[in-house]
Amino acid sequence: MPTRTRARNDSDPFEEALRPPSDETPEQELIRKRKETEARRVNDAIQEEIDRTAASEKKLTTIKLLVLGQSESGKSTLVKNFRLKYSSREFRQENITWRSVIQLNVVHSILQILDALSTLTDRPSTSYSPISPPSPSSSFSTTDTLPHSRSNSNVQLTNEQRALKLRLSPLIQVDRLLRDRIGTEEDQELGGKFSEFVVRAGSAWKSAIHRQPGRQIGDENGSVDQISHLMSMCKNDMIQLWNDQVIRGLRVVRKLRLEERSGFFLDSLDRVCSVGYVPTDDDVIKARLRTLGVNETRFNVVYAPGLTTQWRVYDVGGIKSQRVYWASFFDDVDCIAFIVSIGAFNQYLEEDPEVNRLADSFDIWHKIVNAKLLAKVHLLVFLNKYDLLERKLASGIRFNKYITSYEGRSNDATSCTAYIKTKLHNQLSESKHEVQSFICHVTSLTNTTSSGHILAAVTELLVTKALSHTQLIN
Ligand SMILES: Nc1nc2c(ncn2[C@@H]2O[C@H](COP(=O)(O)OP(=O)(O)O)[C@@H](O)[C@H]2O)c(=O)[nH]1
Ligand SMILES: [Mg+2]
Repeated sequence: MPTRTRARNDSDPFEEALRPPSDETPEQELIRKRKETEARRVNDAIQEEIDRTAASEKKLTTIKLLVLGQSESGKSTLVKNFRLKYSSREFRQENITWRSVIQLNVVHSILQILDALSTLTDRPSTSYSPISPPSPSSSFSTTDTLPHSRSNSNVQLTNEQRALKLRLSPLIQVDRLLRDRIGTEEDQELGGKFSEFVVRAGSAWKSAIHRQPGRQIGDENGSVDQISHLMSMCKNDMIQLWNDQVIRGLRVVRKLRLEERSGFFLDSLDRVCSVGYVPTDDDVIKARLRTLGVNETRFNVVYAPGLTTQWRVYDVGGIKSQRVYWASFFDDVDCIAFIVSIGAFNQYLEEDPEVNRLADSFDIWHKIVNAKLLAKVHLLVFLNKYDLLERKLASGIRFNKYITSYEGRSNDATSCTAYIKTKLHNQLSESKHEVQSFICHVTSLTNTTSSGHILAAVTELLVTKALSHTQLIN
């Protein structure tokens, strides 16, 4: 059987192709050599860039940020702002998932108004009840307790109000459907009639929504899921309920300050309850979903070409019973963002109704600045819900009524904020530990534009500190 062997004088075809032609002139040789030199230069430059990138990626710095603060202070809102700024594609891919949460926020608010109505005498009447509407300048109540003189016993619903209540009763079913869809749990600790719905931290609730598209209701013009259909059917009645002057008066008397509560969308009912509604970025930022446990969010921040920092942000539960888990993170983070809801100065903790929310924040801050494990940590403070503080003070609510140490100082947002800042600073100065740095920002985290600027400054600062620590820059 013949074997194929290469003839001794066979040359390598690759080598042959590269070999200059035997009849090459001196001019052609010169041009060829120039071309070869240029090709080598380009090749070396590419290789250098590859090496540089590989080297900087090896030195990729991780920044771990722990977000602390009482429940509803704005921790998750801060994390959402980070995602919107640095991971906007992924953030926006989830916008539609948040629709169910926003729908539940709406239904929750409406059911609270209906519940307040149900305490009134349910006798038919053709005239309006004697509750006086609030002053047009304010939707906030300046009263702290329900005035007993305005007892509900004589108040009657009109026929129209009773019919409105009836027409909105499908929302009870919508509430159940939405809770099933999102997979909310009963909160064992809060457990009040309208206590917040809660989900476990992580993305399981998002997957659950995708797995259950909901029953479709359709005709020849297409189909829509049952929840959106029912919401749109009730839309005009919800708008009527929200705008009813008498019911507005009742809300003031009952201290049902929905505007200052989490997940308030009643001023956008027309848009939010329309079929085909897709939440905007701002809607997602405003949506309220209470989580149990620790949420870890990761994103990268490109500081300069080839210089990327990896961020890990831990968002933890804020109600009192969850705070015991905070300390387990202390020795492993570079920075703590402590959120104080300054707009909640006249509110009390849901889990402990005796405790003023601002006083509670001072208490938490005291524990943070006195924790030995935090000696090496950068501290960032966000004095959040400034918009709410402004609105409440403008409506006549007095800051010193709740924070008595404020005494007779001016009742304006700038002075009150400066006072809070000084108080936090003094607590820090009294601590026996020295922290790495302390920076304080006044924020309205539901305003994505102003928050974006603040986050850019915060990121720049922390990246610079982290990188100077690793001697990548100095
Ligand atoms: N008006 C106003 N609402 C805010 C602000 N920041 C957060 N919220 C709202 O407050 C609610 C609670 O915020 P969230 O981030 O869920 O609180 P967490 O429990 O600390 O995670 C949400 O409905 C937010 O939209 C703010 O600066 N102003
Ligand atoms: Mg949260």
